[in-house]
Amino acid sequence: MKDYKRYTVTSALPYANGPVHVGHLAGVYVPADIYARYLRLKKEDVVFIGGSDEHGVPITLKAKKEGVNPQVIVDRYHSIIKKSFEDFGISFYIYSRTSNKTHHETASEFFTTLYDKGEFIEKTSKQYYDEAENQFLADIYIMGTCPKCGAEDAYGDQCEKCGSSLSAEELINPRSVISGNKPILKETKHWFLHLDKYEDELKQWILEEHKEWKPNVYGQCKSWLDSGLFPRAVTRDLNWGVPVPLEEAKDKVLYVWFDAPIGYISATKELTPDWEKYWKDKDSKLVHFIGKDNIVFHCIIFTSMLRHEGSYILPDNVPSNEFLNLEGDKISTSRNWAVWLHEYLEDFPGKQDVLRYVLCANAPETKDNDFTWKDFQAKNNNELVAIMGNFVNRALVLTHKYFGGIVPQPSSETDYEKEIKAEIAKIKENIQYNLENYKFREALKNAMNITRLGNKYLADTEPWKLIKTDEDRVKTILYYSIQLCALSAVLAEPFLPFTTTKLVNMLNISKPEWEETNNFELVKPGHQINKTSLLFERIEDDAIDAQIEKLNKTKEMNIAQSTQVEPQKDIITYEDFVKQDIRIATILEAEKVTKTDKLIKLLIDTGIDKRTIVSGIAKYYKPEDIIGKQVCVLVNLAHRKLRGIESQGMVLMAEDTDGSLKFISPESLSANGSTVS
Ligand code: B3M
Ligand code: ZN
Repeated sequence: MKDYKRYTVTSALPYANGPVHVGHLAGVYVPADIYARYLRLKKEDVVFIGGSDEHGVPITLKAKKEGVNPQVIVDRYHSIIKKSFEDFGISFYIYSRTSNKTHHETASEFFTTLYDKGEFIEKTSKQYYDEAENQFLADIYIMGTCPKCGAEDAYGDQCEKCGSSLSAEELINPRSVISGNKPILKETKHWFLHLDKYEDELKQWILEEHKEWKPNVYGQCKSWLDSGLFPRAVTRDLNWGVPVPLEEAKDKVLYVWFDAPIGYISATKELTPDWEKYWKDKDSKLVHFIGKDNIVFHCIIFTSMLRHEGSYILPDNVPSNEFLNLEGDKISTSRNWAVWLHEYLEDFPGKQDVLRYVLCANAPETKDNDFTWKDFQAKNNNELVAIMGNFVNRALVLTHKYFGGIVPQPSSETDYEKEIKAEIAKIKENIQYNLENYKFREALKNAMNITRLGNKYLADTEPWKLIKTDEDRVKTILYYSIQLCALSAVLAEPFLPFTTTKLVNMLNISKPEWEETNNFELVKPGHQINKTSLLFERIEDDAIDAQIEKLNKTKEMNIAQSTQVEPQKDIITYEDFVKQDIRIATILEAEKVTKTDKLIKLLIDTGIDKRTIVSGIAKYYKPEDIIGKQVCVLVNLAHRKLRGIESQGMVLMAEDTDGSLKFISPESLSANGSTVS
């Protein structure tokens, strides 16, 4: 394994359009922080870089919805996110933001360097344009039917249902998310990164030289590379983002996924004048912590940008996690189906480490995993309280009780103590190996084995009985137990920073360094320990039930919102009703009305005549699927022109609570013209 002089650790820049939730923490920030703390504890030269990703269409969408400037949105969420990370102990050296000047300059220069090197293809293409809004539509502004799985609400860049990466032109029935209209295709020039040109070098670098990458990362890169790379647009017709530094690119900005990873570099520039050491020196190890939906952007696109800019190092590893679900359901910001970090910190003050512990123990390191409140409670009560808390408390309380809080002088070491020392050396080696190989769940288990070992030691030797007959033996047992507490305070620090600080204070020592744990003795005999208190407290059912109740309320709210039943209209008389002439009719022909994505032109046999009716059902039915269908038609409705077509009646539809439209058909084949009353 190459020896590095320094480490550059980055973690995905969360979009500043919402708070951080447990999925972000488990996927990215807890593992990144554990790794950075471990390196710092080993006195390595490390920088840990974070920040808010403040560009991108979701932010402009939210700003549009609120009728404010995007800066208002990012200012709000940047501070919420930054504070919640600080309160949770995510120990960034800097937490910056991509709307600031340094980043705009850095990203702009980066683009210019690649541009001057001819790394872009300039292409004029037809992009979707919303005439009502007078703006080009970025992918996420376009929704339509996924060509791969038929999902109705696929976005222009990705289908959330089947995960396919899409281009807006592939969408069936595309519609503008802003105006709801069908967008037109309009010419515009963009600059494309020559990804196709980099395919072979990426295959060599990732598939041959980085077989050690996690299987979920390696696999996703392999499938992208096997399916072939294509030039990818790195500019957008948007007015929020880093302006494209070209005269001819007025009103265009850098694609958010082009500028965001450069945010790691800009933040390092802000952190230290020596920033180039961390980004351009071959003796620096660059590690990106990200979630699985960021793998391609980091491993394929950003690494190509770094390589072809020419002066940067490439990442040594990109240990991406998979997704964390919540109570068996996908975490969703839009459905508020999440445990928000800032809310957790309010509901469980002082329990940062409980959540850190649970999210690390359950981390979706190789496959999606699930967070449940019951498991959260169980891990706290049966592991943190019962193992680490229990051992530390007994070791310190007994030292106070029998020796006035003075660490005793050992004198009767047996094979048991020798085994403990050997076991600790193995545990430390395992922690080191697993942390350096991004196996944080395993490393945490190793760290908990220290106090697991301690509990067994006390249970086997029973000093509370021995004290009557063999004080010397008790002195040895408690001396060893205090050492185990101190070792735990160091080796568990990356995982449980708040707890280990508390433990170090109770031991009345300054936090030992990682290397010092090569010696077993960290607390000398004769040392006075401080007053002791519980490291962890049990979490009772009522606290958990309250959280589960909160989620159930969210679920009920989501259902309620999607099942808003229309209130009853005003009372009408029978005479009013009989004025309507409703008949059973059959659809003979159906075709989409051009330039709209809602309307279908129908030729209908009403039993009275054959007539044209225009119906707004295109979102729910394909013309070819409804030929021959019997429906209810209001035949004596005054004719009206829709998109230039005279519509001679109305097909009655049931609008479901989720807004979808459904035909009302007779339960069996009926004669056209049958009256409905
Ligand atoms: N904000 C996407 C995400 O949060 C993006 C990460 C950027 S890291 C440079 O999933
Ligand atoms: Zn799909």
